[in-house]
Amino acid sequence: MQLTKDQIRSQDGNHLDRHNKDYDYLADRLGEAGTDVEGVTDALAAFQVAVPSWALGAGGTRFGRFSFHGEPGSLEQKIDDVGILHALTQTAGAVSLHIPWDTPTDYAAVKQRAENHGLVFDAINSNTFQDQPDAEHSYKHGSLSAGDEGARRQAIEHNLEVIEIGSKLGSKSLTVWLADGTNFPGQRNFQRNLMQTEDSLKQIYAGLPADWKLFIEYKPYEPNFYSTVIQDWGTSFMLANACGERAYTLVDLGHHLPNSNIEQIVSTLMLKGKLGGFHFNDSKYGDDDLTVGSIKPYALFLIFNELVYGMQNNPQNPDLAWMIDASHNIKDPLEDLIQSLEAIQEAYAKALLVDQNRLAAAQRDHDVVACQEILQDAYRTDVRPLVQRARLSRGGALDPLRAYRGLDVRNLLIRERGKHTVATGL
Ligand SMILES: [Mn+2]
Repeated sequence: MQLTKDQIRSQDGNHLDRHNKDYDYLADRLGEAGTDVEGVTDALAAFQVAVPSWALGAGGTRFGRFSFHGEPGSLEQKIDDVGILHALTQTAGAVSLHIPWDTPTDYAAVKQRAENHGLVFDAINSNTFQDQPDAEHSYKHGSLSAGDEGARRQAIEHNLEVIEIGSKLGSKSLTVWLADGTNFPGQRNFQRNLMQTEDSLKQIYAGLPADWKLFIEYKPYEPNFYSTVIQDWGTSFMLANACGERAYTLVDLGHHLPNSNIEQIVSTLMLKGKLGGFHFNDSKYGDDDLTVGSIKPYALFLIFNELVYGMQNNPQNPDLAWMIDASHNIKDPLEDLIQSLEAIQEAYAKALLVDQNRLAAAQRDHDVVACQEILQDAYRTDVRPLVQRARLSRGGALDPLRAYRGLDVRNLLIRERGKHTVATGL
């Protein structure tokens, strides 16, 4: 299924008048204050976030999963879903695949399908956190850190195979997230675990094509609850340095202990040129994988402020691979993703409004009150007309959620796919 530009335009209706008035008012106000409004909307229009294949079905918890009707049952349908999101929002121009679930059978057809939707394949994800039915070795006691050589070799080879699959699709990076760790003190040796992991990552890194990057994700706990081998950004950073210059740390918002200063982590990594990827979600307690911006929008803004600063001041850091890494337990996954994409664009827009020169001057003068005012002035600005203008400039919907509902997309998908399809790779 593919939405046409005419279908999308038909949903703007008479709301365009209101938008034009709102935009003119805001652009006038920001322009007077010295903001390059066109520069901001251009940056917003250019900003693209990858949607992972596992975000398109209903997620779940260890207690259960409530399936959502019309879920994509194949890789082709997952690509169609991201295509729908991109057509509406114009900011979801990439897909992030998860192997083994998304291994294509016909590469040319899959590439063509993505191209028809205007999508590219971003970072590809390996999976060693569960056993596959035909696997020779089990990951029960670890994968890249495993003491069992067979399991470790199998995990390394899986990652090398994922690189090969990604290469055929045009991906340029591999994301490794390890579930490896322990549930009880004394269960395994910390140093041995870490050394084996470093050795495994180096072997994977050696298999990267010259124009590829390796992203090393970290997470403090879960599924293991006593220790995780790559539990924090410092460990990831150390491993990335050990691998080489094309290995980077990946920050996932939900992968921190409560109240961690994520904006400072981002800032440090960009200064060192080692932030490669970034996963969006939101959380109240842990790795909750909630809709971006639904719980702590101000924290998201502060993080974006550092990301923008880094993008503008740290040429040593590469362009980031952005991805939404959320789970949708009770919402229509596509509606949830539209909400997340909107929240990302809003936080980015607000961060772009921060007057960095004034902030630097206030910092020099130790004017703490002014520093806070400058940040909060940007945060309190209703930037939605800017986000809308950027989206409209690329042919997206004025209001993607309204268009999604107005076009009755979910029911069209159910009619096409049936009610009881189940998305894989969650
Ligand atoms: Mn993640």
